[in-house]
This record gives sequence, structure tokens and C-alpha cells, in this order.
Amino acid sequence: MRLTGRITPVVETWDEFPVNRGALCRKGWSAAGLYAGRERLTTPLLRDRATGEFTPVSWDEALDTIASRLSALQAEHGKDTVGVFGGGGLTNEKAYQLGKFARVAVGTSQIDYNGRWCMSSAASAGTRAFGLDRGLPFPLADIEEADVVVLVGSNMAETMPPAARHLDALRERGGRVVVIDPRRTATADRADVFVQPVPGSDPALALGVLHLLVVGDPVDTDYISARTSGWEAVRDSVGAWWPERVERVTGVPASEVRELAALLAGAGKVMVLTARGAEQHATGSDTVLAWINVALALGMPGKPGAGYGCLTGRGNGRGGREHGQKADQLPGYRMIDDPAARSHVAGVWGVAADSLPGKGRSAYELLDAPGQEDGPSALLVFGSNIVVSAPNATHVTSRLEALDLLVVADIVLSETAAIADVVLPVTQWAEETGTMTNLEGRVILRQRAVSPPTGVWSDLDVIAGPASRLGSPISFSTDPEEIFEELGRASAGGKADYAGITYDRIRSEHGVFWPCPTASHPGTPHMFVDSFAHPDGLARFLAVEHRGPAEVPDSDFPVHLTTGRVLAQYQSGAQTRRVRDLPDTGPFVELHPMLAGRIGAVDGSPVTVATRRGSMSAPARVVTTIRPDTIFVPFHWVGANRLTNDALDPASRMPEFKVCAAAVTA
Ligand SMILES: Nc1nc2c(c(=O)[nH]1)N[C@H]1C(S)=C(S)[C@@H](COP(=O)(O)OP(=O)(O)OC[C@H]3O[C@@H](n4cnc5c(=O)[nH]c(N)nc54)[C@H](O)[C@@H]3O)O[C@H]1N2
Ligand SMILES: Nc1nc2c(c(=O)[nH]1)N[C@H]1C(S)=C(S)[C@@H](COP(=O)(O)OP(=O)(O)OC[C@H]3O[C@@H](n4cnc5c(=O)[nH]c(N)nc54)[C@H](O)[C@@H]3O)O[C@H]1N2
Ligand SMILES: [Mo]
Repeated sequence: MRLTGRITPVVETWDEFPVNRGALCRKGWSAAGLYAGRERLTTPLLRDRATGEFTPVSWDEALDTIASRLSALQAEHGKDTVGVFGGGGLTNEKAYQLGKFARVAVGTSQIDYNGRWCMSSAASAGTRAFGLDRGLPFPLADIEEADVVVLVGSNMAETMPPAARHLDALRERGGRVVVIDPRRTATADRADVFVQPVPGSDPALALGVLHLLVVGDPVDTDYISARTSGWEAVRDSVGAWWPERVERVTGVPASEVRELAALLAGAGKVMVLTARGAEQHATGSDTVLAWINVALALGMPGKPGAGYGCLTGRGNGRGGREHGQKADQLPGYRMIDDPAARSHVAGVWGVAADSLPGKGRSAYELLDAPGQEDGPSALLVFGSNIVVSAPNATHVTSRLEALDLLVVADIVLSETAAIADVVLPVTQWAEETGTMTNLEGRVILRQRAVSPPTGVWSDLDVIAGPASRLGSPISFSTDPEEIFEELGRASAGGKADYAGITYDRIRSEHGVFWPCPTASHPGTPHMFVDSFAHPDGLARFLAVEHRGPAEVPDSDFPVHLTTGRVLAQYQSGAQTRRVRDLPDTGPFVELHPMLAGRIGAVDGSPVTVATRRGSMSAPARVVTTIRPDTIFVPFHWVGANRLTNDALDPASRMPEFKVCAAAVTA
């Protein structure tokens, strides 16, 4: 990208790049609109709690204030009183430095990040079933090689439009696309088979499909005995999931369940892809395991053009989960309670292994804890707009307000920065160099293209500033390439091994897929070809039960509420709501004409949605594409998350963003 006089961005694309063939989505084309924006933060700010007013201050004053407040709070309450909240949009270098900063300079176990709310259920299930989670264990373009692609809770046509073109290429070849979603989305419009279950009923649907595969006997017994363990228990567990029972639980007609199973049974290459619609549930990891069981029963994982994968969301959602900003992890996708991992990483960092803290709280639990006994009294936020994007957001916002110190590093005054005590202005993507790991596990390099506005620092500088003031035993580099080399050493021998990857290799090879342990290793586009990552090389069948959502409709809250995204907005909207070229419709409530008729709602006029946690009003959008028992609200504006349920998945600690019970009135 080039900026002409900091006003007109010129975006040049590269059509040889295999992931998107040079295509960008609308938000990509317009993202440069935020560079010259007047809303950009350019100086650190201190907020006076009495008046709520912000005062511009120098970097020294801001960082001195942070360091002295953190030291005082830690002297009083202990090291774990400081929490750190990171983001899956940060580069690998930043995510790595942030984890090291928390564990070594601050000495706290209390670090987690917004990726917990993104694909943690798929990560947890993939790790248990395959021994390793890499999101997609194959390149995205492999979609085009499949016979049938099943999209479970993905609205790819709106959330990754360039990638959705692979679906079109597949269909041109005669392949089939299945979409499973309570709404007939733009993605469903591009599918051959559309299945419309009640939100939160996905495990039952997958169990029903497996039941029919067992009964009809198309399972791949050679594959099952050679490459998996645990089949018998899973086979026996689906015995009672006959199609009529599936229909009662999911609302999907028994005939459609049969058609879906028959389509999968007759296909040579089946690829199952899950996204947030399947995963953001208190039962999200069960849904993913249930679909992995289907893929394994058909003998797909490891086969070319087939298998199971998770469509990871954010810019660096993949790399963000590998380098140690998660409460239980160290760099290289290592576990923080593994003694060998601790001593390896401590060796690279130049500290004693026993000085590293243990596991901290998961994202929601960390944000729920201020004000509780042993909860954090200070929180440093890098790359997340929690006030808008956290579940049960009114409660979470009150917890943020209970902190003694909230520090937010951001590019704009997001809703979360607006309630911070200290706001730190940072550089954004094209103003800095760093690597990202995309949804395929391909490490790519984002090179600095323009200079940042005066006064703005990189997150790497922001991390190094308090580290030295807090008397860190080691120093923190601010040079991305130097940090990447260290990250490579820290990851060496781990699951996500980056040791053989360099900036030069990334530039010359269209990115490099991890694991890549040595300079001469070609990288690993396809995983699980001969063996899975468990010590015995076998994938695990793991039996799951259908438990249903944490909250079911009743007479007070009679409909299902689900939430998600629209094409033109991104996440909490902090960035996209400020880009003039993107339409900002404001929030809306999607509902079916039958429901609208029952409550007397008219398209375009306001309706109120209430749940046990809060309420919001927004214009109705009356559409025939949604189930009559379900409403949908996008979460890009304040409001949707006042409604959502903070029930957590027991394995992944993912909140139930995608279903709760609601009442809607005109
Ligand atoms: N335009 C846009 N693109 C984005 C983003 C954005 O904010 N805006 N964010 C990025 C990020 S971080 C992510 S994680 C990805 C997310 O990408 P997606 O997962 O594709 O996005 P969502 O809209 O959250 O959810 C997908 C679909 O799940 C459906 N759904 C809801 N409840 C259920 C259910 O119980 N079962 C099933 N099967 N489906 C259900 C919704 O109706 C929705 O159509 O998008 C990335 N791309
Ligand atoms: N109801 C509901 N809630 C959801 C979801 C849902 O489907 N439904 N999806 C969840 C998912 S999948 C996700 S990923 C989260 C996302 O929600 P958030 O974590 O809030 O993500 P963003 O809105 O991208 O916030 C990123 C913030 O970081 C800033 N920023 C951008 N680049 C940088 C940088 O380089 N450094 C720093 N320090 N700041 C930067 C942006 O300006 C913005 O304020 O929301 C979750 N919340
Ligand atoms: Mo996400």
C-alpha cells in the first residue's frame, strides 16, 4: 500500500498469492481510511476519574505513572494483581513479547486474550482429537479439491469473502457445499444444501449424522483401525440418535438429516469446516468433537482435499494463539504447566524456570474477577475493545470500572479506551513490520508501508517502556526481526515450531507453513498425512453427549437470540465504524415475518430485545431467511453483548455468544 500525501491510499494487490488470489474484501480496500483519520490517537492521555476528562501527557509521564502504580499495587496485593489482556490481531512478535512481558517483567500469571472468545473451542477439540490444533491442517485452496465441503456455523461469504471464492471454484468442478446455519446467509445462497437448525443444537445434528453412517455402514473400517482409537465407544454412543429424535431437538426435518448423511456417505472426499456459529457455545468443543468424529469415521483427516479444519477469524487469530498470550501457554504452543516447556522457554529468556508463574484465569474469568477476592486491581489491554465485545458486557464494564488502574493501548479512543485511566496511542498495521500466521498456519510478513503519525509508538515500544521501569531482569527488544528470531528459538521443539522460518524465507516462499524446525525444512502445508500428533500417532474418537444450550426459551424469554457479523463492519467496530467509505447502518434486530406479525413489529421501526442480563432497542429487519423462533443481532455496536450469556464451555472457557433466551417486543 502507498499513501499519497497521507490522503489517498493506493492499494496494490498480488494475484499470485494462493490464499486470496489478490482479492480483498470491502474492509480491506477501505482500511487505509483510518490512516489519515482525525480520530486517530496521537498522544498518551491520563483520565481524571472525578471529572472524566482526559489530559494529554508525555510518554515519559504516562509510562512513569503506569510503572509506579503497578509497583505500588503489586507491593500491596502481590504480583497477580496485575492482569494483561491481549488480542488476536497483534502480530506474532507483539503476542510473544506480551506473554514474556507478563510472565517476566510484571511476574503475573494473569494474562489471556480475545482469541479465547474466537476459536478456543476448536483449538481444545482439535488438540484432544488430533494431538495438535493448527486451524486448517491444509492450505485453504484445498477446498477446491473436495467433493463435499460442510460449513458448520460459517458465514464465509461475509466474513472472509476472498476465501469464499474457493467454494465457487469447487462448485464449478462439480463439488457440493453444505451450509448449516439458523439463518439463510449469503454463504447459504452459494450452497447446494442448506440445513437450518435451532441455535445451540449442533451436537445433536452431528450425532444424528454419525448414527446414520453407522447404520448404513459407509464407515472406513481400515482407516479406523489403522489411524484412530476409541471408535467403539463413539459408535455405541450414537445408537439412540435416530433422525426423528434429531428433528425434535434441532428442528431439522428427519428427511434432511438423512439426505445430509447420504451425501457424506457417497462422497470420496469430505471436508468439514467449523466457524464461530458452531464454536461459540458452552457446548462448542463438543460440537467440534462430534463433527471430527464424523470426519474420522469417514476416514477423511490426513487425506488430500478432505478432513476437518477450523476457519480461524482475526487477522492473526492463528499466530496469536501460539506464542504465549494465553493463560495456560508458553511460546511454540507449549503448555505452561509442562516442566520441560518451562525450562526450555526460561532458558531462551535468560531467567530461572521456577520464576515463571503458572496458569492464569481465562479471558472471561479474568474480566469477571476485579472486585473479587484475589481478583486483579490493574489491567493492561492491548488490541481488544472489551466494553463492546465481551459477553454480558454491562457486568464486564462494571468490573473494569472496579479496577484501580485500567491501561489501554489502541489506535483510536475505543469504548474501552474511553473508560481507561491511561490511554497509549499505538501504530497500526501498515505503519509497522511484523509477521502474522494465517488460518492455514502459513507465516506471512506484513511490511511497513507508511510512516506513523508523530507521537505514536509501536506496541513493542510500549511493552519495553514499563518493562525497564519495573526493573525487569531482562531487556525487551523493539526490533520485530530480532524478536522473531528469538521467538523461533523459543518455539524450537514445540508444537508450533518456527525455528526454521526467517523474514527472508517468508518473502521468497509466499509464506512458510509451521512446523518448520530447521532452515532446510520446507515447512508443512499438509499435516496428519501419515500420523497424528498424539505420541502413538493415532487420532482419538471422543464420545460427546448433546447437552443443549445453557439457557433455553421459556414463557418470559420465548425466542432464541444469536449474534454475529455483517460484511461491512469488523468486530467491535472500533476501526470500521470510523471508516467513512463503509456503510454504518447501526445495530438491527433480524426477525422472521411470523414473529414480527405476532409481536406487531414493522420492518425499520424499533423493537426491544431483553434477556436475563440486559436489553437494547434497534430497528427491526424483517427477513424470511431466519428461523421464526430465532432473532439475530450483529455485535459491531454497543448493545448486543448486553444481552449475551456468559456461560462458559467447561473445556475451552468459550462464552455462549451464539445462543441465549430472549424476549422481543415492538
Ligand atoms: N465482515 C466481517 N468479517 C469478519 C469479522 C467481522 O467482524 N466482520 N471478524 C473476523 C473474526 S475475528 C472471526 S472469528 C470470523 C467469524 O466468522 P464467522 O464464524 O463466519 O462469523 P459469525 O457471523 O460470527 O458466525 C457465523 C454464522 O454462525 C451462525 N450461527 C449462529 N448460531 C449458530 C448455531 O447455533 N449453529 C450454527 N451452525 N450456526 C450458528 C450465524 O447465523 C452466522 O451466520 O470472521 C472474521 N471476519
Ligand atoms: N456477541 C458477540 N460477541 C463477540 C463475538 C460474536 O460473534 N458475538 N465474537 C467474538 C470474537 S470471535 C472476537 S475475535 C472478539 C473481537 O472483539 P475485540 O477483541 O474487541 O476486537 P476488535 O474490535 O478487533 O478490537 C481490537 C481493538 O484493538 C485496536 N487495535 C487494532 N490494531 C491494534 C494494534 O496493533 N495494537 C493495539 N494495541 N490495538 C490495536 C482496535 O482499534 C480495537 O479497538 O469479539 C468477540 N465477541
Ligand atoms: Mo474472532
